[in-house]
Amino acid sequence: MIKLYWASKTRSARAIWMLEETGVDYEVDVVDIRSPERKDSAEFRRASPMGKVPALADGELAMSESAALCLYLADRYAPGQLAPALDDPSRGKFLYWIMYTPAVIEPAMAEKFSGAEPNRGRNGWGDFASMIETLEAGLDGREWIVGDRFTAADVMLGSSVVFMRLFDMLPESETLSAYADRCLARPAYQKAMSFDAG
Ligand SMILES: N[C@@H](CCC(=O)N[C@@H](CS)C(=O)NCC(=O)O)C(=O)O
Repeated sequence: MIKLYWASKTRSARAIWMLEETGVDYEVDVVDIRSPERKDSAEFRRASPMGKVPALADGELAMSESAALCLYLADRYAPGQLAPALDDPSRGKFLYWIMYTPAVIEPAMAEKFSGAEPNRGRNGWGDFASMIETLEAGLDGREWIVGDRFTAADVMLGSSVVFMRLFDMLPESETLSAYADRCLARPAYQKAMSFDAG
């Protein structure tokens, strides 16, 4: 059975959301990332050399990085549903958007939090304003980010948009706000939230 290395109120919520969307069986192994006496198991470190959650073990496979994990689960357990098939013309856009969270949204958020001076041309993530503008344009007039169905890319983007709204970082946007509401309404997302609530 898949084992998910998880900690409350972290990016692990994405992994639960994704696992629930696929409907596969899994067990959760709690990693006490906040404990000063933290002692990671060798098994966890094999999945996550940096000691970060979420991470998972699935048979021989041990891996981490939430975007990679969502992509793996979609391709392995819900191909053509939570990930467009390899020969589907929307596959390229799907890959673009699944990477948008770690490559663009999160660095842009970190920059804004830290108060660092943006440099749109130098930094790979552009800046916070162009990150939001691009995401908003991508979702304009659409229910989900790729094709006509919910995919793993929505798990990555949706969790980021909900997080930004929670932390008051989301600019006024009917498009992004409605998207966050649609994500929150999914039973699989609610399951992830109830895990966090304990
Ligand atoms: N890029 C990674 C980031 C993972 C990450 O930073 N996780 C944090 C919690 S949200 C963590 O495990 N922190 C504990 C630590 O670094 O020791 C991903 O998307 O999975």
